[in-house]
Formats: sequence, C-alpha cells, structure tokens
Amino acid sequence: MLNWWLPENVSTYGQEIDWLFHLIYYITGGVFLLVTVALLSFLVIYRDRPGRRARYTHGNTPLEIVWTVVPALILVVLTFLSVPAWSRIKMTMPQTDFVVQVTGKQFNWQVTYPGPDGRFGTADDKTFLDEMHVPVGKPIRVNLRSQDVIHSFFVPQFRFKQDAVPGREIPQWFEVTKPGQYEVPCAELCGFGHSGMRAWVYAHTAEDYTRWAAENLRAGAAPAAPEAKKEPEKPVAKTGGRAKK
Ligand SMILES: [Cu+2]
Repeated sequence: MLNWWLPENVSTYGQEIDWLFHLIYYITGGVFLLVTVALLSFLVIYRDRPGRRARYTHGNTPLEIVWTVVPALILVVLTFLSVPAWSRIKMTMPQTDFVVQVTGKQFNWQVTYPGPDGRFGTADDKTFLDEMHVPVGKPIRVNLRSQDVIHSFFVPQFRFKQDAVPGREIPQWFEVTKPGQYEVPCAELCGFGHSGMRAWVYAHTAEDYTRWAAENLRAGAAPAAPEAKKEPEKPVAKTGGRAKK
C-alpha cells in the first residue's frame, strides 16, 4: 500500500525488508496520530478559563509503567519478527561464483573484478571507478572494504545498505530481478565530498552481461584505469581529517 513512495524494489529479498518497513511505519504512524489527537484535545480541555487555578502534578505511576512497558513490548515483538529476514539476508551467503570487491574511498567507489583467473590481487584484476556491472537473476557477492573512513554502500532499489569499515572486509550479497541502472549514493557522512560520492550499478540480462564481460574483463581488455576516468579533483578540506560537511 505504501509502495508508491518507496523506490521500486528490484531485489529478491526486498519484499521482506519492505514488509518490516511498512509494519514499523504503521505502528509509528498510529502512535503519531494518537499523540497529536491527545495534544490537541488537551489544548482545548485544559485551556485557561476564568476562576481556574493551575496545580502541580506529581506523576502517575501506573500510567508511566504502561507507557514504558507497551513500547518495550512492541520493540521485542519487532525484534523477533525481523529475525528471519536478518538471518536470511545478512547472516547467510548464497552459493555464487560471482564476487566483486568494492572499496570505498574519499570520494569514490572502486569496483574490482577478479579477472579470468577468478582471484583477487593478481595482475588481471580489473578495477572500475564508480560503476558496477552485474547480471540479473544471480546472487552477487560484494566484499566491502574502505581505504580511509567509514562509507556506506547503499542501493535503495536493492534494499541493500552496508557500511564499509576501514580494516575490515565485509561480505554481503544481493540478487537483482530487473535490468536497469541504479544509483549508489554513499550513505555515511564521510567528508567534504560526501554529497558527490555516488556510483551506478548496471544490471544486465545474462546475455548482455556476458557481452560486457567479454569486452571489459578479458585479459587483453584496455586497462580500466580509475585515474583515466577520474572527475576533476574536488576541493579537499584541510581540517586534520575532520569532516566539514
Ligand atoms: Cu562516502
């Protein structure tokens, strides 16, 4: 029912995320309405009238217990409801032979393919700047890393968001259901150029992907040197490492 205002879901597990999102949205929306109605009613009921004196109130213990226990129970229930999705999406890695390494750095995403030998860290690796190409209908494993500060790889249409943390390699996955071009805005404030830090995921049909890979990933393909495609340097804040924006 709320699907019209969320980005289109093109992920195999998007529905599970959206279901939880909507549930939480309805609960908080209902509470918001109740609070607003109570606030407006109290404004009228307890308004100043001639002859009426203000008085102190020292609280109401049963009422306070109720409004502490009810939200706590809601949180506990939500926790249990999200366990299946969490363990299926975040704790389980589906079998796949498709692995890319994604490294965040101020202020780009470097996407590295292992090349024909299937191994990272060898001479035939191919690295692209701010673009990732994947086939649809296949689990894509992403090994997320960061070169400097914390970034967050976020693809709204995939319902995928994961921080990239320096010193760690975090394996995550997604599977795309529809070909297209999807934006990857960095979702973690990472410095001066954060707002311009974005990449694109190109999801191809299996045949189109095979064609793209044959042209771009084979051993003899022109080196996809990130430097060659780099945008003009953005000004870098000299604040001793602190973010300015
Ligand atoms: Cu970033």
